[in-house]
Amino acid sequence: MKTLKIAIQKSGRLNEKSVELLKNCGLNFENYKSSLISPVSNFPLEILFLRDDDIPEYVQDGIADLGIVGENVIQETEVEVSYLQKLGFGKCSLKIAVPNNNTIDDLQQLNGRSIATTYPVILGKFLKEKGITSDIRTISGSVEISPGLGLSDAICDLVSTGGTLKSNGLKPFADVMSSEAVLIGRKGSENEDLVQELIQRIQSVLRAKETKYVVLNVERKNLPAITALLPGVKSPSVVPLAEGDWVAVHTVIPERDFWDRISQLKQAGAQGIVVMPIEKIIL
Ligand code: PRT
Ligand code: ZN
Repeated sequence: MKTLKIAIQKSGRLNEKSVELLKNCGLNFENYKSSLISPVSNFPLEILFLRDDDIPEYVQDGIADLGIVGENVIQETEVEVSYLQKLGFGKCSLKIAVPNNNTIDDLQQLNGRSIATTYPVILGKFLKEKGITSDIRTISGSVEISPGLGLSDAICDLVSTGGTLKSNGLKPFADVMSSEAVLIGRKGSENEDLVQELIQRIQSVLRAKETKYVVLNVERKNLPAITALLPGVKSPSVVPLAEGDWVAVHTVIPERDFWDRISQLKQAGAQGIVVMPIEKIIL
């Protein structure tokens, strides 16, 4: 049987979460900072540790079957790969920002101005779509200091908390794209069965992260009110308690509206609520 290869970032913002995701899929491997390849002992897979910028091309060219990389890098490198799964980490947006004291308040005012960026391809397409002609200055890093040094009128860079813009006296002005880490692959991979198996494992881990397992106690007369608050669950498990007319309800609740849902359940008579993380959900 062929051994699959998955390329992940060697070090940087996506490394830790990529390793954690693969470990949560039950894959056993060593994460030595010095090695470029790590074999997985319990799945026909090798992990390649690379600079993130090289990952899309390695996947396109078939050196790796799969890769984990930010959407921004894929768009910038303009490679032919398939998006297999959004992974929910490494979230950020590519934004144009201008100095706080700048009066630019309309995209058209960027006409004829200079914009420093490490994303000339994405920015170029964005400006073209808007019919704007700016002078794109491609630099390799520390984009945020360029207006202060008089190198450009504006910048286009990734933003997550916004702290870097703020501490450099810049304000976000326009959103160019939003990005997160994604699993990429190639059409017509020779080992589609293994690829699918790995995608299913990844999806079961992601699904579990989005939900919590909840056990609560409720008087039987309040059970209809409780189940009405649990849409999406076909039929929660209801277990009679040893004493009185009480039951335990076992269910799953989506993480995104967790606290709202819990307070509604309490108002409807739920008591002794126990919440547990879920490791995997296999459909
Ligand atoms: O060495 P290698 O080439 O592999 O890594 P790298 O230095 O090119 O990339 P790295 O590790 O910095 O980022 C990897 C990926 O993380 C990016 O391609 C994005 O998809 C994603 N990501 C998420 C970010 C950010 N958030 C982010 N905030 N990448 C960079 N930043 C930088 C941004 O460029 C700016 O300098 O963080 C600063 C802004 O952050 P805030 O929080 O102050 O807004
Ligand atoms: Zn990089």
